[in-house]
Amino acid sequence: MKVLEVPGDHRPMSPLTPLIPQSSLSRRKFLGFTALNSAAALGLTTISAAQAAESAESSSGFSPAVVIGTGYGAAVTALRLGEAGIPTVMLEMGRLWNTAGSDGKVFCDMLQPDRRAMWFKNRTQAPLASFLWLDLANRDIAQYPGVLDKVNYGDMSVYVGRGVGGGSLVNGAMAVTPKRSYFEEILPAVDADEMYGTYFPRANQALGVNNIDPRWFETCRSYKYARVSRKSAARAGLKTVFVPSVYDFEYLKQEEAGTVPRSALASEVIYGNNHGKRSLDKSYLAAALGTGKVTIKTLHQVRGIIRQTDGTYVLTVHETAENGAVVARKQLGAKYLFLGAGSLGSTELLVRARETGTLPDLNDEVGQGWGTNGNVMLGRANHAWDLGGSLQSGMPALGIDAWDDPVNPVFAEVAPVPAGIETWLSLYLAITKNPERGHFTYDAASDSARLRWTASQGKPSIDAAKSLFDKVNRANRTIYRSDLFGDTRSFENRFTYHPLGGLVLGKATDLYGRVKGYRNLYVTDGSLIPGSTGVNPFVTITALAERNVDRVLREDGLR
Ligand code: FAE
Repeated sequence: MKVLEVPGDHRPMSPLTPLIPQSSLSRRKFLGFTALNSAAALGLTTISAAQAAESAESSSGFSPAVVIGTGYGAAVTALRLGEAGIPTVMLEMGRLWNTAGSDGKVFCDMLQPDRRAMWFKNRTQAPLASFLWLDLANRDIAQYPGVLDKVNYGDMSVYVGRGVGGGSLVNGAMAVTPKRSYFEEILPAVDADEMYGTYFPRANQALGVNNIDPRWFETCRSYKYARVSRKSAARAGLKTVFVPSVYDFEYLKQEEAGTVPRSALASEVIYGNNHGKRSLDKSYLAAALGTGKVTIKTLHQVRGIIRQTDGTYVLTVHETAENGAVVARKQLGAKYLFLGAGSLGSTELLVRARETGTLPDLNDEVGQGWGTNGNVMLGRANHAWDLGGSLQSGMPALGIDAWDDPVNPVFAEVAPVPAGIETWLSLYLAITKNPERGHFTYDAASDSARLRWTASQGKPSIDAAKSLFDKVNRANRTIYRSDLFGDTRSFENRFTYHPLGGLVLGKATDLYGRVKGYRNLYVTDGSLIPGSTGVNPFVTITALAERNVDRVLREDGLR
């Protein structure tokens, strides 16, 4: 079976060893981990490895550079700014996930979710809404700044991570470099030689991407479900591929052997992983803090951006308590401002700024070109002689690669059902090439951006997934499951894990993320990508951010 290539040099690593082997970077990460741990131990909302006197934000409330958010694009940017010696403040609306609760764990699992699971909700909202039409996965919870948010916009809901590390805290760790031909199709103005020669390898290495041991895969218990899906795909003449991951597969082996505490094998995914996962706080953000130039402020939500007559920016920031109450309204100045609040967050900030007149020169492309990466979820019923097993790794390791299909390109992740019992279910998250795009408008009453996306725009995603999985069902004499999504539908396209676009590269910004109409204002996250990557997106977001900040540091005279 083909292994998807991870560009660049990447070696197996244990979870807590530094991810990039150069000694100066190892030292930086060590300093960064120390800063994260002491902030957690002391309950601080300001995280910094620097002495107070050197901290990035001076008493005047001004920082040379501010990065909004702590997800992939933001983390890359902060590391590179810090390495260049530029004092940088990161503002993150979520909390730091580094302190154990009363059960001794930082995160809760999917089977017994508690308030840590979700961002200010009264009940969890798991993607599998039902099982045998019963709502078994969800629990009533207390409102809290939990790690997973589901932002609901009528016909479309978007899952996002909240906290230091953004989506890296909750995602399935699948680290996939897109096919070059499709990358060239979606971003034709970006030099693909440079991306595939320099920036994808750099991103994969810094993220700590690793591959599964194919021999272990064939015999382990925890991927029986994936082997069953592979067999049924093969019967339909379809190709499967291993997918690289930022979950440490060596740790996973030890989980199955029972020699280390379980995480991926203990139903931990989407509400965080207590072990094994190289989330950004273990990679880029630790290294960024370790430069001594980067400070992270948690529970700080940016609400507004104003440009001063001297060309600097002033941010309105709400500091919140864990009960959601605003405890302080602050203003923070910056010369260079980087938006890394994700497709929803960054787009909302600029749509609001344009419509309320604080950044009136933003162009009409701000808020356009948003897509779901063609996400559709579906399940097939397994035969009694082909069951997936009760022990399923929460970290996917296999995909059906039918992207070369000329009519209905699909890359379908073989998703786990980590229910701890036999569910007779094969689950998939299909990524399809849906050409439909949504856009954001400003709603003055709620002072928020609203996504305009209709149910009919999701139809091409279902059509493509159906064409592929009809073949699988025919070849295996199996049927779709219609008990999983809260009603009797077999395909769920009313949510996405992969929001992309809103501030598209070359349209709302120039070809390096510089916002059109404003100097020293940059976008650095998934909002740059025009709605689709054809694979799970965080490697693309990371590599593009590496490319853009490289250019900005060379050309824009940052000091
Ligand atoms: P993101 O990681 O979303 O970070 C944005 C950060 O900004 C967050 O921490 C926000 O809390 C913060 N923020 C937002 N607004 C504000 C504000 N106004 N003020 C201050 N802070 C703010 O951005 N992708 C893959 O490639 N592989 C996978 O296996 C995968 N699985 C996923 C599973 C789930 C359940 C989910 C939800 C997503 C998954 N993704 C996966 C998607 C991936 O996590 C996502 O594309 C990236 O995290 C997006 O990165 P950004 O840098 O755009």
